[in-house]
Amino acid sequence: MRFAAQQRGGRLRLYPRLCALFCITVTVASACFSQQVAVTGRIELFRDGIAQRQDSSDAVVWLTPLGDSGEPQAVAGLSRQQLLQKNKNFLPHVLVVRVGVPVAFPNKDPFFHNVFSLFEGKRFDLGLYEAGSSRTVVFDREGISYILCNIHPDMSGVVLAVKTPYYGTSDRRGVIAIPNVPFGRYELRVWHERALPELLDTLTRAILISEVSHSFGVLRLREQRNTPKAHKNKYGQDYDNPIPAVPVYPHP
Ligand SMILES: [Cu+2]
Repeated sequence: MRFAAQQRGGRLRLYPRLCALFCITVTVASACFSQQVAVTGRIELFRDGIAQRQDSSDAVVWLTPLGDSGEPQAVAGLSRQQLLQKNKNFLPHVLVVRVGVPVAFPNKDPFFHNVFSLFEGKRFDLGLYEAGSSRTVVFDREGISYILCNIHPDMSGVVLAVKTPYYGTSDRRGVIAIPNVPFGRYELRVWHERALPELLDTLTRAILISEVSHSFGVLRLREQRNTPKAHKNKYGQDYDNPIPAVPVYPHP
């Protein structure tokens, strides 16, 4: 009897300890999953020493895990993205994707487009395709692809393929927010279409993201070229002059 009572007493003392252990385990596990933050910062564009405050959009900052910061989630299962052709524009003008993610190129204009990218990054030629149809490209390697149209010389877009899910694009004020970044060490890189690659390389740096450190501050970028840059068509020739020398309908 005494032995049975001791056993029951032992079990009773054990239950609170098990409960406490369970609670600690759950707390630690949930803390591990919640150890991520939105990383924020801002870019400032300068041209000839003067701040360009009207539009600081389409700068990209991305964070690649370093060392033991862990591998980002696999690409499989990520939904496809798209670059619209609308009103003779590529929308958005700058699209950032994970390497391996399919990108659709739907033509939402009531006329043909002829989309290609041959000069840098992923090389492809979607050919002539009609209103309402679409093509898909998988950006299977890291880099910058300039997207052009062989019919409309003013159309240009950019697809930036990166190996990490932690990236953000600036709004018109230059503000960037990268959501759900786990604590750890990262390589920070920045890109803007009007900044030269040599300057952008100098801004690459290591950054530690933690509960008390989740801002990359202000990155100052010097604009040294215009958008879009002059380019040839996909045959390496000049575009035909879209304005005929002789009016089609002469004035009466
Ligand atoms: Cu076009």
